[in-house]
Amino acid sequence: VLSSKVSTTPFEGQKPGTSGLRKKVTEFQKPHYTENFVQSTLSALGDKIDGCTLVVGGDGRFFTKEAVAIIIKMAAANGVKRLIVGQHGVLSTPAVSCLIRKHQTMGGIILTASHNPGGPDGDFGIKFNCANGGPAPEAVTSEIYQISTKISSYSIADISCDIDAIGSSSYSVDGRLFIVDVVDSVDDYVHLMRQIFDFDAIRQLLTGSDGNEPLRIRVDCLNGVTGPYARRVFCEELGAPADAVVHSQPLADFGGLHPDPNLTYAKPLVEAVKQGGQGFGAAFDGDGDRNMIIGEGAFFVNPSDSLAVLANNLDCIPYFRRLGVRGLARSMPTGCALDRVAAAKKLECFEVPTGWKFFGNLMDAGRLSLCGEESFGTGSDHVREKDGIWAALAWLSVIAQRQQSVQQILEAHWDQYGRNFFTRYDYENCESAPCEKMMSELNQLVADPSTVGKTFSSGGKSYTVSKADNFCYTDPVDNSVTKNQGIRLIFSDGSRVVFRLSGTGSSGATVRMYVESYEKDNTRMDAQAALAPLVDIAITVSKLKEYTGRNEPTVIT
Ligand code: VG1
Ligand code: CO
Repeated sequence: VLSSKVSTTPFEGQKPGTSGLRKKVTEFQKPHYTENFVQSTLSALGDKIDGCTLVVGGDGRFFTKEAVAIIIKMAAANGVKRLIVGQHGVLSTPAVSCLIRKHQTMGGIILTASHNPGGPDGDFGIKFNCANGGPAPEAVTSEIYQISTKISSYSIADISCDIDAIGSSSYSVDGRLFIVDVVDSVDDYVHLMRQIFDFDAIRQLLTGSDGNEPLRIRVDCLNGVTGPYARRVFCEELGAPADAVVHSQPLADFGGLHPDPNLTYAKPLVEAVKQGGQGFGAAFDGDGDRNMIIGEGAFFVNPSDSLAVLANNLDCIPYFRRLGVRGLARSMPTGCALDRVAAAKKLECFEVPTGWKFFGNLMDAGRLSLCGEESFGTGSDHVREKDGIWAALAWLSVIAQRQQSVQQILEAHWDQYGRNFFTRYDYENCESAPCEKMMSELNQLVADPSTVGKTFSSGGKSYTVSKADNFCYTDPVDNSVTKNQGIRLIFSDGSRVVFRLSGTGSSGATVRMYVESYEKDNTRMDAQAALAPLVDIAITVSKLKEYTGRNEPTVIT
């Protein structure tokens, strides 16, 4: 087969956001749209593309197979030697990261819009991960974007490959050997999990083979990519009954579910656990990197607390017993419960911008073992992505070792460290212009020296600003600087209010408001009640209702 060059013209806005390029499916279906972005991604690799291997797979949403077919044709024409493709084009985001690392490939292309709705009217996305298995850093994504603004042609070869059957196919393209290896989507990932966790101990917990009451669990895959992984891990390997894993068939439109594991979109899990009496519930997002954990009675584990609890209990997991714990990290808006554990354990603790790409450098430098985000992302240096199934297994490891319920574990944690109450308000899909205006006003507020020292009051509580800024991150490993990562108002008692615009939406603007306050003693309060005064202050100071035109947020976490 000989490759050919196809003329094209640039599309506006092929700018990767927090986690790759995410747009409406209909956008990707426009003639040349997907090809342009794939070419920009491959071109950004420069000479490194010649003879390299890449991993390809995604969350199985609508348009996945079409995109995989395009990537195969274009990788062949661009000098890639070998593609490792998940069967049916399906690989969870952490599984891609696992394969990149295991096979030491040049990187991988992940086809996902994560938790955004799928189907013909939903979203699609393309993300490039580098050789370390992690999302491409800013330098690479901006290179991709620059190329996309000037692109005039792309290279493509007329080959096709059956990605439904596991096996290897070889082609001769422009006289070069090109190989597509279709692999089982689950095998390598499960192998990795077995090396990290004590599967025997978790099996005992779930089956009661130690003579104790078995822990009944419910795992909701929300029709996203994790179904096959969850069935294999929790049912086949760990002995949970088949009906413990639900919505486990990856569907192109997620069966109409919104595969976002939070209290709003994963409500069916919450209701089921309330009624079913399971002692543990977990849900994952479309591409399998997010997790929500709940306990008996649907006791909610806030992701910021989840991270801190795991950090406090890493010795329950063989991987960390073996390798030790090198450091901890959270994204800036994530609640600061982790910092208290880090201080107690004398571990280095990093605060990075939102998005997983910033953790990778620290892990590669051997300074970070466990990290997470308030957005239901938890993970470790076993891969370079957050990892939903891993998080559920980590929690089960802690439960197995401590022989306590989820709620008991949380309450013991609060008793030891106090509680960082945390909530996030999302105002999804607002009009962009007024939201930008709100952010620029907030920018002025934090830039104004007189803001520090101001006192705000509500509901009988007063908070005095001790620091105000727009978060700027200097990577301690390569000294790269990332500006404009969120407006912060930090108060004298350590309470915080943070505002950001989302970088993962496909249309309009989504405002995220994060509110946090710390209590040493009053730790059993309802989080929303505890935070009500500060939430009120945050909404007033930002004029959020005026700018978004919304009285209530779309989602409260
Ligand atoms: C959101 C979350 C962020 C997460 C990102 C990707 O980004 O806030 O914490 O890393 O999604 O997660 P933003 O820019 O919309 O706030 V995923 O599971 O969508 O890959
Ligand atoms: Co995701």
